[in-house]
Amino acid sequence: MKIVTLDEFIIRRQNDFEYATGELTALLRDIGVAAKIVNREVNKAGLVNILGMDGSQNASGDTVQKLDIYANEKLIECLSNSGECAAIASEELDKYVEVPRVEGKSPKYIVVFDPLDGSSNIDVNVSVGTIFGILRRKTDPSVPVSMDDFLQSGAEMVAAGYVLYGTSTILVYTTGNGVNGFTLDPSIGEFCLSHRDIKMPTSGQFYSVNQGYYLKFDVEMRRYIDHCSDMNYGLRYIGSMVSDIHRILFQGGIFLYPNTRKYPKGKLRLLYECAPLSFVVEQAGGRAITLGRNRIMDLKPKSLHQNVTIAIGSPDTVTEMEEFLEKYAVKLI
Ligand code: AHM
Repeated sequence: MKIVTLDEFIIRRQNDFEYATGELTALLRDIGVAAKIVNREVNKAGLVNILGMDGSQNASGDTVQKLDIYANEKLIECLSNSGECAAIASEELDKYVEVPRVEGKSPKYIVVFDPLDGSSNIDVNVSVGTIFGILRRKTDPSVPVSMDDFLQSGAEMVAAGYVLYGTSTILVYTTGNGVNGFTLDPSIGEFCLSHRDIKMPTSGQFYSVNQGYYLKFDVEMRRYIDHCSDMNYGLRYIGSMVSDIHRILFQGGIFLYPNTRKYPKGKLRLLYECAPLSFVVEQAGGRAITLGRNRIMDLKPKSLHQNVTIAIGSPDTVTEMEEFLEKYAVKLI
């Protein structure tokens, strides 16, 4: 069978867009390059004792960085390559930053990302991921980027995806025409098309939630979790959202991060995590809502780092959970 590389696929798909000029294509390729560089470092993470701990100097005299900071820098560097990215906002940075202009370019796009989601897993050799979303800027390319360019809903994203650094490294993305996955072949250093037009099961027997917080959840969430247990649904929770959602994409089920007493508005970020992953999941036939029962993709962020509660996964399973919210939520008189 003929191997289709990510670059080849992206270029072929450019024709899906009327008036496409290749700018989005170039951006996706920049992200693919960053993913390969981050992957190389993630794979070396277990060698910190040999190569040097975070903050220390390695054998070459370079200071060893925390991997999430490293991933952040590499993404920014790679997104500066094509000149098609005007600015970025990252979970690792307080404010958005403008990307240095490449001569002759007036970039129309901005990129939001979580460079290394679930990074606390790195120390114990468990999967982590990169999540990204691409938005068309609202302001004219001739003026500086503004906050309004970033505060757009998931429904306005033109592309989104993730990279999972797992037993193998896979890049999954959508431009609104289905979802495709590319596995990194380390022998040739290329992402190769491995999962074409991914469609998730309409329901599933897995639920993914930090059940340690059970007593901190609202009563309707506790009733739903009781139901999952009654039904013998399997509990799977890696503590790395990309990994948990990747499994659900293929095996079906639901991922939940509800409000707790510590995180009354949820822990996960709307712009960097929930909106891009909701775009991917919806394109694969799934659903993603808040526990206030609003579609995640419709939410317009009020700030860059806004948190949100989330229930995401197979459409029938999310709907089943929603019925519990409706039935058991405390109704104030
Ligand atoms: P991080 O951005 O600090 O890595 O946190 C995000 C991660 C998600 O990947 C994961 O689903 C969640 O935090 C786990 O949180 P908890 O340990 O509270 O269950």
